[in-house]
Amino acid sequence: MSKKCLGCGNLLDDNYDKDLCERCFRLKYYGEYQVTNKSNIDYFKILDSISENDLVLYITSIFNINLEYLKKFKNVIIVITKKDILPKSIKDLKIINYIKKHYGEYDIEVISSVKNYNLDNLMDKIKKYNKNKVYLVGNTNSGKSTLLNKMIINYSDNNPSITTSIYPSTTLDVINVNIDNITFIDTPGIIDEGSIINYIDNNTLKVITPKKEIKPRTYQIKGKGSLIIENMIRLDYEVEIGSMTIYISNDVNIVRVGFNNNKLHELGKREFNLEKRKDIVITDLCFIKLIGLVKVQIYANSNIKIYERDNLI
Ligand SMILES: Nc1nc2c(ncn2[C@@H]2O[C@H](COP(=O)(O)OP(=O)(O)OP(=O)(O)O)[C@@H](O)[C@H]2O)c(=O)[nH]1
Ligand SMILES: [Mg+2]
Repeated sequence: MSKKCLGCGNLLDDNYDKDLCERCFRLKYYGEYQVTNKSNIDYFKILDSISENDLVLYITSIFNINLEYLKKFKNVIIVITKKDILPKSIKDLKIINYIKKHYGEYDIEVISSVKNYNLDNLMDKIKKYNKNKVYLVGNTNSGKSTLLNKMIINYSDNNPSITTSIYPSTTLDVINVNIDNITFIDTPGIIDEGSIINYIDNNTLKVITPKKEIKPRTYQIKGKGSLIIENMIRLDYEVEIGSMTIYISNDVNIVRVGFNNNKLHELGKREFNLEKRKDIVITDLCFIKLIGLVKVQIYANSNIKIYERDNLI
């Protein structure tokens, strides 16, 4: 059998004598990122090979809930990761009820791999399915490999070796790991073309990636006003009276400017007429909880997916 990189699952040349490929090595030790030429076409072939006898852990970040391909799989546990970046006051049950209401009666676990939160509960749930193969599936950056590394630490005698990073498409092919007689299979993340991470440079990616608990920023809003987010997104609002709470990395810069200030008006424009208690999601950047009947115009790179949903929290 051909040798695979322990970090990303990519095939290695037969005469290559190290465990990590060049790309993983540079990423792990120098933080240098190399774009990959693999794509969703390759990744979907892997997802299509998952059978009805397998269990799927459908992993999604709490920060960017995306369960687009849930229906492809028969046995699923929805795993909501990165709980640690939302304020502690937000209860798991709130998130679980939201998922059940919008996606149906699934097994759901809210976890944080970084804080080792609820991983024992997740492992108990997995064992109840009594399956030989358990796939970790979900969008790129949702935290699949970080979770599997943590499970290796918690539940096996081996050392974690899967490469993880803030950059998209870190894992490039399947990686099999044996824990407690179950084969866990890490997969490359699905790329969301609408994610802001496809349209920013690496330094900006570092700024917008939340590293610790987010301190939500609340703005009391009245009449017309505008916000500029990290000099790349403009949000104009019009409301009789209301409030706007932004869940975004603490490092992101937000400034209020006058409604008449023309800055960033040249970007693609999206319009929303929001009813009460809606969120606006700017994919992989933030979600904004709006209260009041608000008219919002958002200006951003037109490739970025921006949408409304019911209030998550
Ligand atoms: N705060 C926090 N960050 C996390 C958690 N889990 C993963 N991350 C971070 O999320 C980023 C992506 O993690 P990965 O494990 O590489 O994500 P992935 O789903 O394997 O990504 P691909 O291999 O590209 O599909 C990394 O910067 C991780 O440190 C978590 O529980 N909390
Ligand atoms: Mg990965």
